[in-house]
Amino acid sequence: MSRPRPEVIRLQDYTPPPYLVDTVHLHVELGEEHTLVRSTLQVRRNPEPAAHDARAGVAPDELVLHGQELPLLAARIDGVHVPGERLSHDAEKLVLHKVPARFELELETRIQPQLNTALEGLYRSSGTFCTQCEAQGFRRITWFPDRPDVMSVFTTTITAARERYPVLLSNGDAIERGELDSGRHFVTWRDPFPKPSYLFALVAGDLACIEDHFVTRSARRVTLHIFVEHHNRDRCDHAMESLKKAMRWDEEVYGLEYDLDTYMIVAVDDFNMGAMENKGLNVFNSKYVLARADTATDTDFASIEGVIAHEYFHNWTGNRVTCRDWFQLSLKEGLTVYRDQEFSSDVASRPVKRIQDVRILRSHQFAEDAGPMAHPVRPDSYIEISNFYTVTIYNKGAEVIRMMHTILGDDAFKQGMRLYFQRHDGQAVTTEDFVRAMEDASSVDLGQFRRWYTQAGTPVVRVQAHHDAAAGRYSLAFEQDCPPTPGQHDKEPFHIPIALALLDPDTGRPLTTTARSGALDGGVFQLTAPNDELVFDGVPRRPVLSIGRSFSAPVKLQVQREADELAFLMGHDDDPFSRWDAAQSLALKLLLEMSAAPEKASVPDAFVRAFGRTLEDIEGDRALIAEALTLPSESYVADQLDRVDAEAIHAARQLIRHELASRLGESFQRTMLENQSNAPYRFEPDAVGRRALKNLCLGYLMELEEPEVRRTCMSQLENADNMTDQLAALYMLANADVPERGEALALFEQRWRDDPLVLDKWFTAQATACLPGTLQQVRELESHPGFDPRNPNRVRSLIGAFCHGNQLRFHAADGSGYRFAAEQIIAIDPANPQVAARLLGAFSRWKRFDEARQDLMRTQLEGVLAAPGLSKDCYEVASKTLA
Ligand code: B3K
Ligand code: ZN
Repeated sequence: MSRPRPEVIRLQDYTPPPYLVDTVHLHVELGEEHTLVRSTLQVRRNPEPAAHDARAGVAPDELVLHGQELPLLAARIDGVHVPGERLSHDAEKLVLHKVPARFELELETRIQPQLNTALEGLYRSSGTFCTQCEAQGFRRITWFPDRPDVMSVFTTTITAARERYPVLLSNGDAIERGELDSGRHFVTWRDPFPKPSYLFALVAGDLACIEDHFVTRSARRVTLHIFVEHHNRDRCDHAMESLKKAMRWDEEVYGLEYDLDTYMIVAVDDFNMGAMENKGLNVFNSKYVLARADTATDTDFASIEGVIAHEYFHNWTGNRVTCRDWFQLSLKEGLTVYRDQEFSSDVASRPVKRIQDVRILRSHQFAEDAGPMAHPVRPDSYIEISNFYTVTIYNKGAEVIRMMHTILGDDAFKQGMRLYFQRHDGQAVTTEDFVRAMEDASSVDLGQFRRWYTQAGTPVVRVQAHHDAAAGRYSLAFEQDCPPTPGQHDKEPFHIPIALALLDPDTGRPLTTTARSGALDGGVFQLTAPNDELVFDGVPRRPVLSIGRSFSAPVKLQVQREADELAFLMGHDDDPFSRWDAAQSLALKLLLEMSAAPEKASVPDAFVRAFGRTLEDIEGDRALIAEALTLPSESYVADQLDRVDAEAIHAARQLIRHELASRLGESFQRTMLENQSNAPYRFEPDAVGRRALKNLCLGYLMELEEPEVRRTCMSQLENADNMTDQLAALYMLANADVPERGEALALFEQRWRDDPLVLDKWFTAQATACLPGTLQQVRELESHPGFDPRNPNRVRSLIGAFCHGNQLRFHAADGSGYRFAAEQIIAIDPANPQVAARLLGAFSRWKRFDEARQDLMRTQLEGVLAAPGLSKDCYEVASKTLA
């Protein structure tokens, strides 16, 4: 069956908006059956000549508004009904012909939020009305030039039945409220800051409100509100504290203050992503707000802190200065992720945060860069913009900002930020505008650096060290290149900042040697050419090279190293990130060797000793030790291979875990006991580190299959006062074929069956188990009363966890995992295309498996592509994956 190919949107076709909307007054009458939306827009022709470029294919007196399947109830220009011949109207657009240069436009339409399962536009979540307008959801509410370079002052009046919807919220400050007939009431909100429609928000429901205050540096007293369902009101303290921390941090670090009298956060259960930075009214996935010691893990607490900060930081990087078009998405996302990473580093442990961020980058972003959906940080084209909320835009985008920080230094970078806000406050701009502000503030030429925005793919940097003892010379030869990505075969060289140090081979302390001609300024070598060399004189003994310190660039560094050198770095490097990285490289090397030749697989003593020393490093930061002793994930190992054998990788990793456990058993046992604590739960770095290390030890000990260890696990599950420990125990027991497994799962389910966010963890524990019956179990869990295929968190915790987080079982040789994924995608797509398209990502590595699996995966991808009425979202991912 042939279908019209969805249109490709290209950056090169961008033209400014022909008409601007200075103000909009929305009047939303919420109802159970229908919601009426009336809008009054003050429209004027854009005076900029380029806005009337013939390329746009629109007559100068034509106003084109976006709208998705909206009926037109009324249209008036300056109070006069617009006759039928002066407008045309289809499923995506409303065109008004022969409009004047300046006019008032009134429109009326009707929507049914209660039927909206895509969770874009206005929809309902557990009885609450809420909105998600980024990127293009506003057009599902009313007609509008729904593009970020049209910025308007919004006034919003909401009316609803008072009893069911006592809380009525929108952006800005409430300016009027009152009673209406038949038990209805209204509130009018006004947001004085011009904003794009994607930042509009509306919420109506029966919600509890937690209140606090923050006084800004300029003495503005800001009321902080968190709205949640009543039964969750005791789970908001951590989110509130995080918000106040973030507000203080942005003032201290960037001099940025909040600019309205109220800041509101609403938690809803049904949400496609993490949260949304709507001006003054953030809407959050409840997963990133609700936390109590007994329901949320340390990881949850940290994510909440990070996401609350992220959305708050958007108020300046995203809202006050926004994106000109969606190709510029990383302008706000990369920059805001960089800012939230820095915030988390300052409030907790910088090296641990760096390690966690690099893990995400290496395991997800490098994989994306190597796959069919690879795209630059500033893409050139897309079919469905929702598919471009990616680790490349977000996390690689943050790395690009971080490299600018490294290249410019902290002072010049901060000056660049100030200049950026000075120049562009209130504007919709491009990544180019950002880079130019950095350049102008620092006088550093970022010409070549800009390629990070336009070229996709992960550069590979090969480094060869040479030591000439007689001449006392040490030299490093660099060579960079970047593999082809879809649509980009040949790449120009990147500007790559490489942080490095030469370490004393005895102590591990950095040598004070300087490189010839100052080429190692501040410990960072700027690699710009395809090949280059760095030479040090006065180095009589061969030093140990520490390179890519703190992960100074998102590249794959290839350095020939022997295991003993890695073991030395693991124990001695003065950069904690590099110690972790050495441990990862050492483990990866072994994993690759063992999975390539399973018959010869054995774990060398030196490897065990290196891990043992790290474990015994009593001075060390416990969280760092736990990170260092966590082996690279199976999928990360797979990413290093041209031909993946998921079973061999799993077996190799298990064997190493088992060997470490049996040869370091006493050490694991002792460390576990030393880090146990009876103190009540607190989310603070030392306690988090203790729990992480203790649970890591328990995990290794579980490999020994001893009843005693299982009892420890079971007792932790039963008695821990906190979810971190309970869940760690549950994961271990659920991932093993042991007698206690069923009991553990039943106990947890019984305790938490009425708590959806905790039940998600129970689903995930089962979906990620390496046991042979896992898929069957996942299928059975779909009929669990707590599972709901319309809720994105449930889908991600069960189906998503299986497809993305269980390499071994997803790639089962009989193709059962692939069939299951495709069935789910086809079933979910009509209701929620964004969630379905994310699941499709599980097939992205398909060309790197054996031929039998490739055939099986191709068949499923083709099946998805042939599904009648397939969304643009899934069409784009499936077709690009097959290409
Ligand atoms: N800006 C939102 C993402 C919106 C999702 C669009 N489908 C969340 C964030 O990055 O803060
Ligand atoms: Zn964001």
